[in-house]
Amino acid sequence: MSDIVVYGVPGSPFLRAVQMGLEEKKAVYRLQVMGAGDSKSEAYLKKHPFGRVPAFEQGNFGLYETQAILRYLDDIFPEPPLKPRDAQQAARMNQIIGINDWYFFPKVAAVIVFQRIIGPVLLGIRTDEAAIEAALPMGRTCIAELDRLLGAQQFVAGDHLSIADLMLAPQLDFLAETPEGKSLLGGTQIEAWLVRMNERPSMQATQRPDALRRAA
Ligand SMILES: N[C@@H](CCC(=O)N[C@@H](CS)C(=O)NCC(=O)O)C(=O)O
Repeated sequence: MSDIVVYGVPGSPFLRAVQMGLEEKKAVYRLQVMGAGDSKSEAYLKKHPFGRVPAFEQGNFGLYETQAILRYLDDIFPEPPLKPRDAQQAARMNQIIGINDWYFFPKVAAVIVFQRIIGPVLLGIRTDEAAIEAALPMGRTCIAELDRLLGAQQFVAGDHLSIADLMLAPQLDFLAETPEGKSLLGGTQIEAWLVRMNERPSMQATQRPDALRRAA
């Protein structure tokens, strides 16, 4: 019996990345489903003082930050490995995690997905078209660069699945629900990679709730 508990709001791409890591490792875990607003509760802020999801616990060991959780999972469940042994491929994986965390999620995916899906569908907020327009140049840069780094490889950091694939796929899959995401991805090698990623049982097992699968 596993003592791993993951806290998060279903549909969150960062939560999904951790779940995918656990699924790839065939690890047993429990998902503690949180509702909107729970991430700012006094109890949850003790687990994650920044009030974001996911948070992770294994017994009395608590951890947050998705890439740290995935690296830890890779250390305690060695098979299949999710970190390249080759130094250059490992550096590429780290670079792509950085692109995701610093450029792509906060400046592109979070903006467009919120304005097109989360705001209008879940919160009844009108789409701010100017915010989407402002995010598009960075979106083009991110997709062009991810496409260049992927090249003809099977996975973004080489021939094997890595933490970078697990972190990017849920973000891109969510963005692809929007017209802007479809247009940014259209005809790229990243689009074909996302199709391959979506065939993996780890993605199939961690689908977003129906309400978050509807394009605005
Ligand atoms: N750097 C964090 C980012 C996590 C994050 O931003 N999660 C989003 C959901 S995908 C979040 O918590 N948003 C605010 C909220 O849900 O209250 C990580 O890697 O885990």
